[in-house]
Amino acid sequence: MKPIYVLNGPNLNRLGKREPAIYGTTTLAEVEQFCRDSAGDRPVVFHQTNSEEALINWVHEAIDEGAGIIINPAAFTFTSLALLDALKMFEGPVIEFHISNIHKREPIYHRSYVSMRADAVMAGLGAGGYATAVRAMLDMIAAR
Ligand code: CA2
Repeated sequence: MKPIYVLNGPNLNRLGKREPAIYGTTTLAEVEQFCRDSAGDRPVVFHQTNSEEALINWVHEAIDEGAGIIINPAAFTFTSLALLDALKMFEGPVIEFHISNIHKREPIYHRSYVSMRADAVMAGLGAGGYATAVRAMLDMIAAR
Protein backbone atom coordinates (compact mmCIF):
# COMPACT_ATOMS: atom_id res chain seq x y z
CA MET A 1 0.00 0.00 0.00
CA LYS A 2 1.41 3.40 -0.99
CA PRO A 3 2.02 5.80 1.92
CA ILE A 4 0.58 9.21 2.70
CA TYR A 5 3.33 11.83 2.79
CA VAL A 6 2.99 14.41 5.59
CA LEU A 7 5.54 17.13 4.83
CA ASN A 8 6.35 20.10 7.04
CA GLY A 9 8.36 23.19 6.19
CA PRO A 10 10.59 25.66 7.99
CA ASN A 11 10.43 26.33 11.73
CA LEU A 12 7.79 23.68 12.41
CA ASN A 13 10.44 21.66 14.30
CA ARG A 14 9.88 24.33 17.00
CA LEU A 15 6.17 23.49 17.29
CA GLY A 16 4.99 23.45 20.90
CA LYS A 17 8.06 25.37 22.03
CA ARG A 18 7.21 28.95 21.04
CA GLU A 19 4.22 31.19 20.21
CA PRO A 20 1.76 28.83 21.96
CA ALA A 21 -1.02 31.42 21.58
CA ILE A 22 -0.92 30.92 17.80
CA TYR A 23 0.45 27.39 17.34
CA GLY A 24 -0.49 25.63 20.62
CA THR A 25 1.63 23.40 22.83
CA THR A 26 1.57 20.16 20.81
CA THR A 27 5.03 19.14 19.56
CA LEU A 28 5.80 17.90 16.04
CA ALA A 29 6.68 14.46 17.48
CA GLU A 30 3.15 14.31 18.93
CA VAL A 31 1.71 15.41 15.56
CA GLU A 32 3.61 12.58 13.87
CA GLN A 33 2.18 10.07 16.33
CA PHE A 34 -1.45 11.11 15.84
CA CYS A 35 -1.00 11.17 12.05
CA ARG A 36 0.15 7.54 12.25
CA ASP A 37 -2.70 6.66 14.64
CA SER A 38 -5.27 8.28 12.31
CA ALA A 39 -3.92 6.54 9.20
CA GLY A 40 -4.69 3.02 10.47
CA ASP A 41 -3.12 0.48 8.10
CA ARG A 42 -2.03 3.13 5.62
CA PRO A 43 1.70 3.89 6.02
CA VAL A 44 2.74 7.47 6.73
CA VAL A 45 6.00 9.10 5.63
CA PHE A 46 6.45 12.07 7.95
CA HIS A 47 9.15 14.73 7.48
CA GLN A 48 10.07 18.25 8.52
CA THR A 49 12.80 20.42 7.04
CA ASN A 50 14.02 23.98 7.06
CA SER A 51 15.31 23.53 3.50
CA GLU A 52 13.29 24.27 0.35
CA GLU A 53 15.44 21.79 -1.59
CA ALA A 54 14.71 18.93 0.82
CA LEU A 55 10.97 19.68 0.77
CA ILE A 56 10.93 19.57 -3.05
CA ASN A 57 12.96 16.35 -3.08
CA TRP A 58 10.37 14.68 -0.82
CA VAL A 59 7.59 15.84 -3.16
CA HIS A 60 9.58 14.17 -5.98
CA GLU A 61 9.79 10.98 -3.92
CA ALA A 62 6.02 11.13 -3.36
CA ILE A 63 5.48 11.50 -7.12
CA ASP A 64 7.01 8.02 -7.49
CA GLU A 65 5.86 6.37 -4.27
CA GLY A 66 3.05 8.31 -2.55
CA ALA A 67 -0.75 7.92 -2.51
CA GLY A 68 -1.33 11.48 -1.29
CA ILE A 69 0.44 14.52 0.12
CA ILE A 70 -0.50 16.59 3.16
CA ILE A 71 1.82 19.56 3.20
CA ASN A 72 2.34 22.39 5.66
CA PRO A 73 4.87 24.38 3.64
CA ALA A 74 5.05 27.12 6.33
CA ALA A 75 6.70 30.24 4.87
CA PHE A 76 7.41 28.49 1.53
CA THR A 77 3.62 28.61 1.01
CA PHE A 78 3.95 32.27 0.12
CA THR A 79 7.28 32.28 -1.71
CA SER A 80 8.04 29.06 -3.55
CA LEU A 81 7.10 28.67 -7.21
CA ALA A 82 9.55 25.75 -7.25
CA LEU A 83 7.44 23.94 -4.64
CA LEU A 84 4.27 24.70 -6.61
CA ASP A 85 5.89 23.30 -9.78
CA ALA A 86 6.89 20.10 -7.94
CA LEU A 87 3.38 19.64 -6.51
CA LYS A 88 1.90 20.08 -9.99
CA MET A 89 3.81 16.95 -11.06
CA PHE A 90 2.09 14.86 -8.38
CA GLU A 91 -1.03 13.11 -9.68
CA GLY A 92 -2.68 12.12 -6.37
CA PRO A 93 -4.61 14.26 -3.88
CA VAL A 94 -2.87 17.18 -2.15
CA ILE A 95 -4.04 18.84 1.07
CA GLU A 96 -2.44 22.16 2.04
CA PHE A 97 -2.49 22.38 5.81
CA HIS A 98 -1.88 25.26 8.22
CA ILE A 99 -2.17 25.08 11.98
CA SER A 100 -3.26 28.73 12.22
CA ASN A 101 -5.86 30.51 10.12
CA ILE A 102 -3.53 32.28 7.70
CA HIS A 103 -6.42 34.43 6.42
CA LYS A 104 -6.90 35.96 9.86
CA ARG A 105 -3.28 37.12 9.88
CA GLU A 106 -1.28 39.85 8.14
CA PRO A 107 -1.81 40.29 4.36
CA ILE A 108 1.62 38.72 3.57
CA TYR A 109 0.13 35.39 4.75
CA HIS A 110 -2.92 35.59 2.46
CA ARG A 111 -1.51 34.67 -0.96
CA SER A 112 -0.61 30.99 -1.15
CA TYR A 113 1.12 29.61 -4.25
CA VAL A 114 0.49 26.06 -2.99
CA SER A 115 -3.29 26.67 -3.05
CA MET A 116 -3.04 26.88 -6.85
CA ARG A 117 -2.41 23.09 -6.82
CA ALA A 118 -3.99 21.88 -3.58
CA ASP A 119 -7.24 19.89 -3.84
CA ALA A 120 -8.17 21.03 -0.33
CA VAL A 121 -6.92 23.72 2.04
CA MET A 122 -7.20 23.43 5.81
CA ALA A 123 -6.30 26.27 8.17
CA GLY A 124 -7.03 27.22 11.75
CA LEU A 125 -7.84 23.83 13.28
CA GLY A 126 -4.67 23.77 15.40
CA ALA A 127 -2.16 20.94 15.49
CA GLY A 128 -4.98 18.46 16.12
CA GLY A 129 -6.20 19.27 12.62
CA TYR A 130 -3.43 17.09 11.18
CA ALA A 131 -5.44 14.05 12.33
CA THR A 132 -8.50 15.44 10.52
CA ALA A 133 -6.36 16.00 7.42
CA VAL A 134 -5.16 12.38 7.47
CA ARG A 135 -8.77 11.10 7.73
CA ALA A 136 -9.80 13.40 4.87
CA MET A 137 -6.85 12.15 2.82
CA LEU A 138 -7.90 8.51 3.37
CA ASP A 139 -11.35 9.42 2.00
CA MET A 140 -9.82 11.29 -0.97
CA ILE A 141 -7.61 8.31 -1.83
CA ALA A 142 -10.58 5.91 -1.53
CA ALA A 143 -12.70 8.11 -3.80
CA ARG A 144 -10.20 7.85 -6.68
O1 CA2 B 1 -0.12 27.93 10.65
C1 CA2 B 1 0.74 27.28 10.05
O2 CA2 B 1 0.81 26.05 10.10
C2 CA2 B 1 1.81 28.01 9.23
O3 CA2 B 1 2.04 27.28 8.02
C3 CA2 B 1 3.08 28.06 10.08
C4 CA2 B 1 4.20 28.84 9.44
C5 CA2 B 1 3.76 30.23 8.99
O4 CA2 B 1 4.77 30.84 8.24
C6 CA2 B 1 2.49 30.15 8.15
O5 CA2 B 1 2.07 31.45 7.86
C7 CA2 B 1 1.37 29.41 8.86
C8 CA2 B 1 5.44 28.81 10.33
C9 CA2 B 1 5.35 29.71 11.53
C10 CA2 B 1 6.62 29.85 12.32
O6 CA2 B 1 7.02 28.63 12.91
C11 CA2 B 1 6.69 28.31 14.19
C12 CA2 B 1 6.63 26.98 14.48
C13 CA2 B 1 6.32 26.57 15.74
C14 CA2 B 1 6.05 27.48 16.73
C15 CA2 B 1 6.11 28.80 16.44
C16 CA2 B 1 6.43 29.22 15.16
